[in-house]
Amino acid sequence: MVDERRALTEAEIRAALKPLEGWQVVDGKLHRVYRFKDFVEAMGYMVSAAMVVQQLDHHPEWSNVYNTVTIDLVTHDLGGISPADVDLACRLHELAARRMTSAV
Ligand code: H2B
Repeated sequence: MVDERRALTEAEIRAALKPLEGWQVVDGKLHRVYRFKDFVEAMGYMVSAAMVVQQLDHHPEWSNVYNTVTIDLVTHDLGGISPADVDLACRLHELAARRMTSAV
């Protein structure tokens, strides 16, 4: 089983990001901005994502401005990016892709 609580190496992060279109490392965190049709779509995304976050017990740093949701993922206990951040990025990306045609 994957150890969720260890910092990934740069090479591991690079490999993990390959299928995650639009995600990159910014300031030591996995970073992505999603733009939705409008505020209601952005809120709907955040509410549905909150269920997944609760299940995983791994929490994003995120914010909303009108139709955008800005997400940063890092494991605070480690001060680095861990497999738990990659898992969460995958789940958040799936949810965003399902919800809209206008993801950027
Ligand atoms: N989320 C994130 N992003 N980093 C953490 O270190 C973290 C978390 N720790 N969610 C979790 C909760 C931990 O405090 C609980 C006890 O699992």
